[in-house]
Amino acid sequence: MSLPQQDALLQTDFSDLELYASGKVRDLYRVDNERLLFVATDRISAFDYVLGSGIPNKGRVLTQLSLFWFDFLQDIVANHLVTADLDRYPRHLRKYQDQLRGRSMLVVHADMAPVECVVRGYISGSAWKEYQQSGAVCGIALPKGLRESDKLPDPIFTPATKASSGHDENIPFSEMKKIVGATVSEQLRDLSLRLYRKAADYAAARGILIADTKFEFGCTAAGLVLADEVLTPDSSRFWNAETYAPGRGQDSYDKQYVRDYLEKIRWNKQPPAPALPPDVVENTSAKYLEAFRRLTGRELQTRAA
Ligand code: PZK
Repeated sequence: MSLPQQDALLQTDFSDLELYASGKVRDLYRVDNERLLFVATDRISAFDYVLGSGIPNKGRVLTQLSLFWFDFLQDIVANHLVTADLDRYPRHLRKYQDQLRGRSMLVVHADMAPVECVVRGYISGSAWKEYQQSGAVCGIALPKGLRESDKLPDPIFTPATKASSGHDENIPFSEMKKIVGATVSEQLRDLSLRLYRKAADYAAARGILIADTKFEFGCTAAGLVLADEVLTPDSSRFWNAETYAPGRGQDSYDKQYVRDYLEKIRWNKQPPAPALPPDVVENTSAKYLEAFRRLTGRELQTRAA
């Protein structure tokens, strides 16, 4: 006996909820003054655009992976999760349960720190570019002779701000202090490094290298919390430890089939972004599921229990 494959969810549709924020792949709704509803759709972005096809189960993987990490990391810092159990959501949300199940979280409304707390264990992306130009990243001097994707001697904290372009802009720690103050900056840096070390050590033992990741923190009545999604393939660079080789860029654990396809069809990277053929969609969905299984040892919840 096999159940039919469920379709990808591209759009949420909650007509009596106020949309609080919407990202390329996630939607955030206001529930009441204290709580927000965080929903991960199956949208996927590549080269800065949301593609024309969704990836079945992607939103569930990102949500359930975040839930795993919130639990795994709660000895280091509290988090914004209230519950992901639909039976404990406010009753008026029950009519949306088919859109919410497995891919949503009720979270505490926090006063968010306006800085992205990025930790890097390997040199890649914008950090590799900065290093080649200056030998430093966010004002942190690094050893000479590093190759692209090399493991750093120790993980580094490289904060960033959302620039008006929509792209993140790396800033020196001294700049972060001007924005949120020295005490909070030091607290967020120390927490971020501890979170990264614990998660990256765990993941490496399961064959996944977390090259870098972005944390977001906020302040609630109960104090500082880790917010947003955590240590997902969308907020991090995941690499396969088995194929890792410094000296070049690494394949993305999750989006490689997508990037390879977009390069193959020579998309000019201008909108509209193309749809993906069924085999690319299926292979990509399988990679997200594989990352989830490797990291959590759990099965993904895909339907009513
Ligand atoms: C919050 N984002 C980013 C996430 C989006 C945008 N607990 C919270 N309290 C207040 N604000 C936020 C959170 C969280 N998490 C997160 N922006 C605001 C974001 C998802 C979808 F459109």
